[in-house]
Amino acid sequence: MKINKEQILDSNKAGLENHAASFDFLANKLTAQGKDVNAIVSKLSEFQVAIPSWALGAGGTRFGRFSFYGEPTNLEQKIEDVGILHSLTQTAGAVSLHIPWDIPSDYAAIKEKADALNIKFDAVNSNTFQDQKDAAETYKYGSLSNTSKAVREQAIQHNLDVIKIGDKLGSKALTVWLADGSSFPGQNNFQTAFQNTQDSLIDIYKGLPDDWKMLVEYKPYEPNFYSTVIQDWGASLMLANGCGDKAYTLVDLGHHLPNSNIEQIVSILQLKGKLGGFHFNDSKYGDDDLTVGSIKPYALFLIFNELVYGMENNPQNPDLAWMIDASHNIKDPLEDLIQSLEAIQEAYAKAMLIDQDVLRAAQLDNDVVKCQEILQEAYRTDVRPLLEKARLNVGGVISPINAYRALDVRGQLIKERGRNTVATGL
Ligand SMILES: [Mn+2]
Repeated sequence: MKINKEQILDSNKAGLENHAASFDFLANKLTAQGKDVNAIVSKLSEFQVAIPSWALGAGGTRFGRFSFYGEPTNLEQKIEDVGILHSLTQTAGAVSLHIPWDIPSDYAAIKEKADALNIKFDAVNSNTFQDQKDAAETYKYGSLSNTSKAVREQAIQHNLDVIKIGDKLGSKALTVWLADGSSFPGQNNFQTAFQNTQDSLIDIYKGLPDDWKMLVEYKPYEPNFYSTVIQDWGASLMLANGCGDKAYTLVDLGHHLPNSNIEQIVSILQLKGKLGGFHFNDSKYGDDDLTVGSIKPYALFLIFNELVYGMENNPQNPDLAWMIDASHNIKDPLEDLIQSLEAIQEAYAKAMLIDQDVLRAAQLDNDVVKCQEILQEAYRTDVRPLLEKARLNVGGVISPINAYRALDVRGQLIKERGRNTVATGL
């Protein structure tokens, strides 16, 4: 299924008048406060977030998986789904593939399909947390950290193969997330596991093309419950530094222990020029992978405040690879992604409302109350008319979720693909 321009124009008709009224009201107010509304709107239009291929089907838990109807069953259909998201929101212009779940059979055809939908290939993700069919070695006791050289070599080779696949599609980054760790005290020697991981990453790094980045993701626990080899940003940063200039830390919102100050982590990593990528999701207890902004929207806003500051003040930090890393059991996956994209744009827009000079002056005055007022004034502003304008300006819809339902996208997908389809790779 492909959404055409006529459908977009049609779905916008009814809401245009309301949109214009609410946009004008907000734009006048913000302009009177000295804000450059057009600049904010065009930054919102430019902001693109990658959709991971695994978020297009309903996720599962360790207790089971309830698939959603009309799920994409192959890579072509996954790219079609991202195309649907992008044509409605105009903010999902990239896809992030997971290898071996998404190995193209025909590279030229896949590239052509993505080009036609204006979709780029973002970071490719390797997988050494599952055994693959007919693999010689098992990752049951770890991959890049394993005490067995043969296992480490197999995992290194897999990552090198993933780089080759990504290179053919135009990707420019490899994301490494390891499930490596231990579930019981004494099971692993921490130092051996860390050193093996560093050495393995250096071998992968040597195979990285000059214009590529390596993104090292961390996570405190799960699937291992006693220790994880790359458990926090400090471990990730040490490993990235041990590899070289093209290696960076990747922050996933859900990969922190409760109440971690994630905004401070992203801020300091940007100062050091070492924040390479960011995975959005939300959580209540652990790595819950819930819809972005559904639980802690204020925390997301505070993180964006630091990201915006970094993007403006830290030229030493490269452009970030943005991706949604959410996946769960009960929503229509495309509706979930639309909600996530909206929450990301909302937090970004609110963060851009903060006058950094005024905040800086209040900080220098130690006017703690004013500092809080500045942040919360921005947070309390309903910025949704700015998001609507940003979408309209580049051919998207006023309300992606309403348009998605009015066009009965899921119904069409079920008609095309059948009811009981199951997304590959989950
Ligand atoms: Mn992630």
